[in-house]
Amino acid sequence: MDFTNKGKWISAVLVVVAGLTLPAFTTPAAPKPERRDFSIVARKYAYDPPIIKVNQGDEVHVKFASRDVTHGFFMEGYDVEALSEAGKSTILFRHPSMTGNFTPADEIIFTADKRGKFRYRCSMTCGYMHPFMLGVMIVQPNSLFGQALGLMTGILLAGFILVWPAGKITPKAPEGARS
Ligand SMILES: [Cu+2]
Repeated sequence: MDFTNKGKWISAVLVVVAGLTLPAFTTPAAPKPERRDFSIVARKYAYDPPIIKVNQGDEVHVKFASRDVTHGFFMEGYDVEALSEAGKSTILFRHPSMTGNFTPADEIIFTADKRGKFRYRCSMTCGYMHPFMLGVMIVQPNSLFGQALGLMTGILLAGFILVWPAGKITPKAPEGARS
């Protein structure tokens, strides 16, 4: 009937809208930065962990330490470089394009404002496998994923509501017709 169809459409639209707006309450809004702490240990010829994941806009803090010889940490695309001498808790840090001078620091700090995959690699020749000393930072879009997920759930639920055979749930026959 016309009325039930209208009701179905309204509830379908409401479900889609709910799906779209729900992530706004469950996940942080895109511009809201979050502090992310990592501890990366360097050794011949690898980083532990080899992969770090952050959201776009996050403020990334990396405690960087070497386990054997002096290793470097250069983050592609972020103008960030650090050196760590084994056994030392402080690192040497610089923005290669800006000053060129290393200054002592406790940790590597930068804002992950660019989306994508960025390699971090050793910038201090540390042995024959040095060119292969690599890690990857993945910067994910902040809120788009949550919104896409919400939209998908909303559309799926709306589809169920629309397809659901309402006529079979509410008996159309008059009361007396049932025996
Ligand atoms: Cu190296």
